[in-house]
Amino acid sequence: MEEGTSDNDRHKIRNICILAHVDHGKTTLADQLIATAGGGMVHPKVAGRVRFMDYLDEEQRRAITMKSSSISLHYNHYTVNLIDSPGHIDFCGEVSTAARLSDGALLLVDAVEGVHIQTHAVLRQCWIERLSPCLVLNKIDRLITELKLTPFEAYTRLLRIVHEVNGIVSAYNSQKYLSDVDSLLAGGTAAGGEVMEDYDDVEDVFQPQKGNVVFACALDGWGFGIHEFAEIYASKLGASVSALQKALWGPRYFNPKTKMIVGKKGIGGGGKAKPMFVQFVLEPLWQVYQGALEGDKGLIEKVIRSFNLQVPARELMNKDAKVVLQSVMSRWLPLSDAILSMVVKCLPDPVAAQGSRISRLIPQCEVTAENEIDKRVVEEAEVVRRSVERCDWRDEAPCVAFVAKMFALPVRMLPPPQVGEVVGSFGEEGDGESDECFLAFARIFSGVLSVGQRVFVLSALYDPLKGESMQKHIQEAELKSMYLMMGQGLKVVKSAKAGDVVAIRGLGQHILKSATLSSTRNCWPFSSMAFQVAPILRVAIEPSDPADMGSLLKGLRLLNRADPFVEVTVSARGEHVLAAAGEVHLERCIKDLKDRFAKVSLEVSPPLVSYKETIEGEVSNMLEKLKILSRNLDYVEKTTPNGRCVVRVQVMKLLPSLTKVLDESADLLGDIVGVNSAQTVKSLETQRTNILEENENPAEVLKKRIMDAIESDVLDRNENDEDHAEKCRLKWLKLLRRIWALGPSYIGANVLFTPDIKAESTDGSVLIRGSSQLSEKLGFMADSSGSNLVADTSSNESQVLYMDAARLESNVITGFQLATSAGPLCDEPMWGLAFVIEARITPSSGQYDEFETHQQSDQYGIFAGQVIATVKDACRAAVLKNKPRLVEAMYFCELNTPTEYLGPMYGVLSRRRARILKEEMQEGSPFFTVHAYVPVSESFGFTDELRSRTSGAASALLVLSHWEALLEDPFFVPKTEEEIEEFGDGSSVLPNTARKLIDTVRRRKGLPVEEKVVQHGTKQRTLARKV
Ligand SMILES: Nc1nc2c(ncn2[C@@H]2O[C@H](COP(=O)(O)OP(=O)(O)OP(=O)(O)O)[C@@H](O)[C@H]2O)c(=O)[nH]1
Ligand SMILES: [Mg+2]
Repeated sequence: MEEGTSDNDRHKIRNICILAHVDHGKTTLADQLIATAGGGMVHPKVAGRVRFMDYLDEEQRRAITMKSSSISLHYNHYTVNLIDSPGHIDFCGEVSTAARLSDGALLLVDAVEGVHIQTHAVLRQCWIERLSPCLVLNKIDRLITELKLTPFEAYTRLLRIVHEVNGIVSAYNSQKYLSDVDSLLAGGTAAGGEVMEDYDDVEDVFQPQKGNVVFACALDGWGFGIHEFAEIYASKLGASVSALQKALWGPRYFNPKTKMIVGKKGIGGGGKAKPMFVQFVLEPLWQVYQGALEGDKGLIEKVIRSFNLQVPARELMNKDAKVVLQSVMSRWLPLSDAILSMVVKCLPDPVAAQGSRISRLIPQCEVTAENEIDKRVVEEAEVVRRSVERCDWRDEAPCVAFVAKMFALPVRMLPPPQVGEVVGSFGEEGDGESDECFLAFARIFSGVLSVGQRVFVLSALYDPLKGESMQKHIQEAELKSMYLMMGQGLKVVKSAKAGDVVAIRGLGQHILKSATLSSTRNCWPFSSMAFQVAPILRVAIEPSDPADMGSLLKGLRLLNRADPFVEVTVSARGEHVLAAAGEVHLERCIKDLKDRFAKVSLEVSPPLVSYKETIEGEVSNMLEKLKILSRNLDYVEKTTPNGRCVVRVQVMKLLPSLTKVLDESADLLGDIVGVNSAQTVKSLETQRTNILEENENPAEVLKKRIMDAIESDVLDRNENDEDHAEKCRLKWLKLLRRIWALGPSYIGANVLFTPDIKAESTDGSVLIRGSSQLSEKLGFMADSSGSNLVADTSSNESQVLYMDAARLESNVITGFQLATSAGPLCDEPMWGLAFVIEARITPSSGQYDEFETHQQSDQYGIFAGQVIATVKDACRAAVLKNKPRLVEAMYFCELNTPTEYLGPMYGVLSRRRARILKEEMQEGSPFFTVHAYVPVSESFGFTDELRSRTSGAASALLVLSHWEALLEDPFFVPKTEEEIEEFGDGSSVLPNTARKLIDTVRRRKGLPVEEKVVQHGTKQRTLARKV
């Protein structure tokens, strides 16, 4: 980075991040590495306890990491840029940032707790961003001191964790399309479960023998890989280091008589034989612990002697066993050496890494240049892409960097400006009189960036081929200063090369969350980062004093920029809505807003929960029901006010598997249909990342997913009846050719089918046929001709009518979009429904003259508008008629609790309508793991309540999982005799849950709510008298 380094120095850089489930020890590990390689920033005595990377007050107070930040370490002439990331699900956006900037990852797993849901999630992130991972099994000390396992039991436990992690990686590699929750449930591997079995044909990613696994105790600063022990024992046992390295893991045994390493069969001795890992690695460790904890100096000295350790006598005399342990262990097996040598050996340098990450970073674009200019653009963009691929660090290479997030720092924290730095008032950065300065957390992928340089800032939507129309996606900016990040501290640098990770000042005005920086306009922007979840916890915010509105707006703007994950919007009703990932995140945002960005007191609304609306119904008869409408009586009919258009709507429930596919493929659909999903779907969709392999076509991917969903359903239903299954398949194929549109926003999980064309009329009316546009785009049409032809026209009059019908098609779609975006229950979007809309128009009663049409539009508004409104009403009415149901979002919840708190934990769960999926004792520990679904609307304060009821012993992690319909009928009124007997005659029935939720939403939206203020006055009187 500094001038004067050799050209080869790129190979001496490692950019890595630490990833793990919450509390597995990432920041503690970072402390140890900083103490050794951070140039004295953390004293070894306090390492593991200061949590240097958690420098925010909130982080120290809560003892969890909330942001990712980097630090530059030096180890044996290598520079290691280390990014510590948060493990809490609320801050998973920061994990995406960390992963994008790194080339390798240290995956930490707590040896006691094992694999947890965020372990899945971060492994997935690793896989998406194509990072090379190494595994660190942390908190080995807890196996000895807390669980009191024998060395052999500890070995089986470690073996299982390694196996489990390997299983997850291989599942991602092979199946590619699984959400974290799905894979957790499918694998059934959560802490202590069985292990995935069917991946034996691929080689494990993590193998201690290969040197990419370290066993550690970050708190006390010791740790080792197999290699360390292989070296220790090589001379003692008279074996080669490499032979030992292979033998110190797995079922390998040492035969003391023959001095040979043998397999299970070779050793004999019944079940008593100990694998070498147990005998040579774990047993000495256990001895040290035993010696220290039981005050048996002899045992410790034996170990010190046999491993030839230099421990000052003064430290050995210490009364506190923990101090003795730490000083022996950290000298014997220094953690930083084990980790950093593994990083240097097993993780790639930027040159190697960028070569393999390129297809993810800048996916290859299939473009055909139409003219000379375009050709040159494409050529140059290709040159840029190649130099990113090669990590070209020469001065003359094009400059490309990616800003993964913006973060705010109080101006007083910045180092004083240096000579040569562009000094300017910080106000220039667009934030007026603010005391906050915005820095970009960036990685340089090609060329050299220098202070004072001007670069182009490209947004993710930029397309170099589209020239003028792209103005809003490209800006120019000057880099004011550049820093190396040292945790909270910043070290000024003048320039930085490809492969470096830096903080850049001067982009505050130009970048909102992330962007690509480039020295040329002719460059493809980097692909967007993948986020595990979307921000779903929304609250409305207003200043306590209306006069502070200005400050609040400014504050919100700053917050929106400073937090990569928060979303600030203005709702249709004019409220300022803040969307965060969860309660902890929200709390921090509000605090930041109050203390740093807006500095005014605020009123925060209760969370605004999103719902969806659907209908009850068996799906199996969907194919049957889809027969010609007119022969079916199950429809709703409405007529436009001018009487010219009759709309018949039929609604059915969509296959759940199909709904799921549509739900999760919103961004693919956005590409296919041509709307920008990033803007339309952001609200509450579970934005499962849809990562396409190179050269994959979104339409084909989606088509395959849809076919898979249908196929699995067909098979499920017709297990033994192949004939019938075949018939179903044919019917489905026919049906898939009739997809007219999706809604809401053209990409939702509701399908509009074109009406059956055979349903021709006899009364002279003309059907608005629609067209199977979407089926065509998805490739379901064998040939696209014929579907959309206007039937041959006999008379002039009917020709006009046919043209009218063709023109009204888009209005039918609009009506459908409006209806699906606001259902009849409480104006929430519809979900998982299939509609068939048969709209027929008749000639207007009079002649077709200008005058007539004018009069009509005066009277009822424009015909097109009438069609839209009528279609919308008819769709909503159809839903109401077909047993409407409320759909709520569900969290998947993983709870951990000691056995004695199971009771209170179940109490909390049942009060919140939770559904338990699985409960399981963790083998060899007093912990229970429980999986459950909890409705989002019931989740507020959940973790706090859980903590207080269990004295902090139970922990829970919530991940947005899926949508689920409430079975309850919101309009239930007892009718039959039995029902009246059970529930009363309706006078005393309390509103059911569904109804209560609906009413809450309606009240919030200002929709009419049917409410009796005084119910049954007479009864109340009698009651009162009785009392
Ligand atoms: N016994 C033991 N405790 C450890 C070890 N490593 C970390 N801890 C403890 O585990 C707790 C969590 O450690 P952190 O380093 O904050 O965990 P983290 O992974 O950074 O947590 P987040 O950033 O919030 O996800 C702390 O109380 C540590 O002292 C270890 O090796 N042994
Ligand atoms: Mg941490």
